[in-house]
Amino acid sequence: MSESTNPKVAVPEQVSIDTATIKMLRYAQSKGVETIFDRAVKMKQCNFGTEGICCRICAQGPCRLPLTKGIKDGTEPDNRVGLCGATASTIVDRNFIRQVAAGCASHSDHGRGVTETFLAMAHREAHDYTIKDEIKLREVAGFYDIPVTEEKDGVQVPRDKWAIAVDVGERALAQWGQQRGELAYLKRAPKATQARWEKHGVKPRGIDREIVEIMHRTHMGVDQDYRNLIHQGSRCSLGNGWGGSMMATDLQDVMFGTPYPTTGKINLGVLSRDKVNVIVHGHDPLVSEMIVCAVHLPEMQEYARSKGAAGFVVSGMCCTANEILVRHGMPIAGDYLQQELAVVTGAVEAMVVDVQCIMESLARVSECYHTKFITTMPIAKCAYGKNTVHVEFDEHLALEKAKEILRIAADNFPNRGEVHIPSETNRMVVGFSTEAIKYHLGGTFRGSFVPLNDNIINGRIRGIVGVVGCNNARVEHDEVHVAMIKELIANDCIILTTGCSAMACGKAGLLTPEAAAVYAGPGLAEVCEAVGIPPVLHMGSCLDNSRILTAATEVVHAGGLGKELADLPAAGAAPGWMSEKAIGIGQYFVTSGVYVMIGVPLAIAGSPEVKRHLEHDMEELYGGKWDYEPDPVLAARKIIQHIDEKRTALGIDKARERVLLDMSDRREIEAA
Ligand code: MSK
Repeated sequence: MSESTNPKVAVPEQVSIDTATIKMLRYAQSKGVETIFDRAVKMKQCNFGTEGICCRICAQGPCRLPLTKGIKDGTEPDNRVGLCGATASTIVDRNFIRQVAAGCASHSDHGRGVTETFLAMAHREAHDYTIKDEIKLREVAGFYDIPVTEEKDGVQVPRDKWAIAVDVGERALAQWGQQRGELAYLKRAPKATQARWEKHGVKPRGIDREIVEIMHRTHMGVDQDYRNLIHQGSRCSLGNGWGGSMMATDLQDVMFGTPYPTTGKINLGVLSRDKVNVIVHGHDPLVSEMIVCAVHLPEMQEYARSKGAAGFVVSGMCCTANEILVRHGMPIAGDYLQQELAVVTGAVEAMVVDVQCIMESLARVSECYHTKFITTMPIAKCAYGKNTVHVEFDEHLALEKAKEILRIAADNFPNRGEVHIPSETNRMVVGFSTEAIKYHLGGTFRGSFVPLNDNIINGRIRGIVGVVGCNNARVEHDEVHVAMIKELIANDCIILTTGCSAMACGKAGLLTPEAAAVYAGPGLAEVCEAVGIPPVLHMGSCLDNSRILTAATEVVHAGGLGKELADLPAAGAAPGWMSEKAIGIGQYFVTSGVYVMIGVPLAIAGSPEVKRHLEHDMEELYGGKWDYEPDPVLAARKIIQHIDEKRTALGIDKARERVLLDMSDRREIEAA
């Protein structure tokens, strides 16, 4: 039966294209277990909220300022004000940049935690962590002007890596509380992009400072100029994109290894019938890395066997999944919208969560089964449920804590009841960090983005699109990502992907080199075949969108495609975003000069002024802007149109088949 007769539950085939999700949703409904898909049918969205025109900033409200048709089409004046006189633009904008602040705080606070553990590791106080990528450590030191060599007996010799790590950790940690000047990593951006930031005064002084300033400016009766408010939203977002997030990605790479191409599997079928299933869920790899270490210890495997299981399967969910996938090839059980369904399989002994994107309903669903819902972070506990356990993470005892968690899971194995695991899994090639792309294209000893630029200039590759972000129960699960990406790659756009978007691609078979022959246009397919890469490159978690910034910067530096990020035939897209982090990310991409297409609207429609500023005026200021189109194929076409306009501006709109460019050719194009 494909149509539900119950108006209070979702019709599985209408809310997802993923067959494992459809099967499990139907199964959950048959067992009377409610999931987010059903709640999305039952609960309608609030119009005031979706338009951003509800002000709850003081106790005289909430003030709600409905947008009339006349105001919208300009035939009547916009006299809407709240009790204090706040205009719709002020209200909408305050709400918007508070979302930017929350998103930036989330990723950047994750970064702070990583930096604190990094520093403890550097001081040799967190013995279970180590320096896995010394080359990257030395590179990162350079961004902070920390010396990597020292003089001994009149000659320069490499400095001790632990001493460098202490300096890097101290300098990095200071970026959060810095009050003056500008963040150290801003100088990693192309010079022309930095010049724009300088001109408009949006260089962040310190990561925390910009977030706190948003909270101050949006308090009742402070900043009352929508342009000035958005300006601070931009400044704050850069502190995350080119600060907290980028630093977190770097230090995670130093501690856990920089990702290089590896294979992995995805979807609920990775869960095992005869092994203890442990799902690590959230975003922060500090805990999950240790669980991955612990599970390979013979003593832990033996412990599982002592409980009647054939061993352990550690799989991931949401971006913690991406973290352990791109570094260790560990399987992914599912994305954000599949978290409840994983528990409904009845096969999950422990759902181990860290921070972000953990639905509160997970503890409730766990209670319907034997699943232990294990929280690990002091900032992310759960008050609900008899199956909820808190095992607090301590970086000084990290491996011991991981073993404790695995033992809890194994002890729970004998409590399993009925198990219902769908068979779906997909194979994928993942782990395309900026370094990996560079080496893949140019070779280990002469890593370079020049071959990519050459193929963009000669037209085989039309442009680069970062398709990222969440899935959202208000749009069809996976479909919005997959439909957009198929349209883009069919038109020779190479895709960089992260987060739950990457998972949608994995499930749809787009993350294999063979996908190029099936889905890509002839130019892109030829390049993918020659280099041996998929048309869609999985770069990591949503935190790792910073990798897209560094990859795009490498493209600018490789030459021939302009001087700043805004010149590139490139775009960003988040067709199914839902979290405030996505707004923070979008804002840092726009402020960095990138055209950003979203498939779920920002809550700004209530103010035509704010909407115009974000969707038009931003382009004049920074070269990038927001755009919204709910139809993923139409959205892809708008992206392609934008890319073609950039190609025209660069003078590379005419295909230059088989032309190999030398440096002087490239300079000529730049000068054009
Ligand atoms: S997990 S923030 S739903 S990408 Fe990063 Fe997925 Fe979005 Fe969470």
